[in-house]
Amino acid sequence: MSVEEDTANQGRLLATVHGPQDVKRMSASELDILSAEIRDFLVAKVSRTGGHIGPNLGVVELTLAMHRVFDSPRDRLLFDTGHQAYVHKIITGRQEGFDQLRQRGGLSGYPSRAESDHDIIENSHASTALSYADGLAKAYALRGEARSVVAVVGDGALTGGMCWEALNNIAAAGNPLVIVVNDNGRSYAPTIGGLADHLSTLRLNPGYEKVLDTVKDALGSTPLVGKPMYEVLHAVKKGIKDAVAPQAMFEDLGIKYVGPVDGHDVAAVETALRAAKNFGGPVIVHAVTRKGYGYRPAEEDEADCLHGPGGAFDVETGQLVAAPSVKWTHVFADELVAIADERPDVVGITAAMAEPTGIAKLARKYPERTYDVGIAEQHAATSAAGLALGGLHPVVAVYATFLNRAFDQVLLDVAMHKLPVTFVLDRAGITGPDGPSHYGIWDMSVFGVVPGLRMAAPRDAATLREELREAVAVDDGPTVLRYPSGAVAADLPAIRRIGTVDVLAESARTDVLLVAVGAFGQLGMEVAARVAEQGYGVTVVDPRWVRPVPAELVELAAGHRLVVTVEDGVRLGGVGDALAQAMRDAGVQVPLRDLGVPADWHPHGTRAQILADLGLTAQDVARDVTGWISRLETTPVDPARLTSESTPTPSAN
Ligand SMILES: Cc1ncc(C[n+]2csc(CCOP(=O)(O)OP(=O)(O)O)c2C)c(N)n1
Repeated sequence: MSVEEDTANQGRLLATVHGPQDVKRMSASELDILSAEIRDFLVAKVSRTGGHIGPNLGVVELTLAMHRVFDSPRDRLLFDTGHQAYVHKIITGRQEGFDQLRQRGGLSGYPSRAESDHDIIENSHASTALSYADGLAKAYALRGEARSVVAVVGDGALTGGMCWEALNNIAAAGNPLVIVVNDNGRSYAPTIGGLADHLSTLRLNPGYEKVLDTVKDALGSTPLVGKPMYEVLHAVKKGIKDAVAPQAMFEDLGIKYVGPVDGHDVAAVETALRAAKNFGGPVIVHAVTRKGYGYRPAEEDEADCLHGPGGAFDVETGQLVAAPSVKWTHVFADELVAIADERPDVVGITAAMAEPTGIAKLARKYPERTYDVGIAEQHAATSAAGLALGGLHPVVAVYATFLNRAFDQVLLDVAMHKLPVTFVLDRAGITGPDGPSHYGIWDMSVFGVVPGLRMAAPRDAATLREELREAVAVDDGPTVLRYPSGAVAADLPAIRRIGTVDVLAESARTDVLLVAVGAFGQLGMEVAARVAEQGYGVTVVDPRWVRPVPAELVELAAGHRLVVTVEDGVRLGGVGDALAQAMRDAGVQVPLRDLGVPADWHPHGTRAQILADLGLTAQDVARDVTGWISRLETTPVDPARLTSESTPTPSAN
């Protein structure tokens, strides 16, 4: 089936779907038509807003079958990661919201409890659904509520350790619970690891087609009443096992296994789900699907099956409409390869995101020095510790939001051992359309408390290159580099450097020290210009290394009447907070105001919209600064009190 070829499809059936009951009463042929209409709808809408098109095209039939067999919201349907819940949203009465998908005030790109009773968990971080399901099933058992719990988890998410911790508990508890493994062989790229190899052996087995038929026949003719389900499933299971071995892995966990089923055959999935539902214990339904199914540009996209175009794309080609720009990620990727050319000890690690983080470039040149560990950030950190113990300098590239998972590993396994591991945090700060769980706003607070950890926030391409080199030169503890998403900021040269601190602008008057963290350097310059118009002098500095707080920053603070910090991270425990503490410790009495992101859940929108909501625009900051300085009584300080130049090496705690 193909979206382009489906000319007869006018969305007629889709228009009649207002809730799960509407798909429950459809015939098999209607479901086929509805599936095609849903695919048309998804491509038409998501091509205008951007979003997770590939994963959702792959779960159309799966989701229809789930809503036909189970009774949501009484029964609980959980989607791991949540990026593949668009079809679920369509079925549960949210079609109209798709014009505003991921837009400010519009539909979330993930499940959202504010949107619907059919969403019980809000996620976006992978590998959590089975743990939620374990808890829910236990709660319903204890409360005596007869409600089914169903969790859909991708083969990519299954590489995350939490899934296996959950499976271990689910098997032991024995509560009724259905785990649908949506096996498309991909995370972004093909899924990596022993589990993935297992599953792909299963898919590639020549007997696979036969197996699908066997399962269909066996389950189709199963008398569900009168015969113990265990025997039925056991027989089916053994039948498959004879034909194809690898799924023994699931059996060995002590959880019943049904599959593999063709995930694009609604009837087959339904049959498997009904059998699983009636079993009375935990069951895995293994559904094989194709990511991007039914839409040629997605199916043929080798990189990631159009996993999640960030913006509008051309329906014919799947290519992004916006002109490509040089991104922070590209600058990092190029410089890392240049460093790796010179330093054979430098190796790269990605947690299933080689292309999005830029590690793929290193992998192409040095495949033997690049490791994709799967969706396993905690393991990535401790594995990096092992690599460092073995004499290498690992560079772990992850999105800022995902390193939160590995706090303990960074703290104890890396930092306590004083190991040289560099963590590169892409998409740091407010990111935008993916919403609060994707913002990289906690890193500076959370990792700021790690003893011996040095953290840098580059402001442009030049400082990103420079700070990456400084980071991999550190050999006695972890280093972190963090930068935002999108196009890299224009180079902003410093006037001079004091210690590690770059002075970007100064004035004859030293009224305000404006500490502009990372990509806020340009904003700092604009603020200084605006405040100068009011007759006040602003010194704009970029600390470059924000942890530990550079001593020179404290000295500079002492030479001004007011210190203002601006950062793209939570204020609590952020750079401003840390500088205030360092100033108190040094007995510096100058007042400090810290601007940043309140520790709260800020709804999705564009990065610019959210920053404007938070008052983090040049205009807002300038108004604040002018207000604060004009209310101070003290007199300007002599510029000669500013510290003079010294060496640029970052110092440890
Ligand atoms: C903890 C964490 N790390 C990384 C990601 C980024 N990520 C989003 S979806 C995805 C791949 C998921 O693959 P799979 O579960 O198989 O679902 P599919 O997209 O193939 O349907 C990754 C790595 C994430 N969401 N959470």
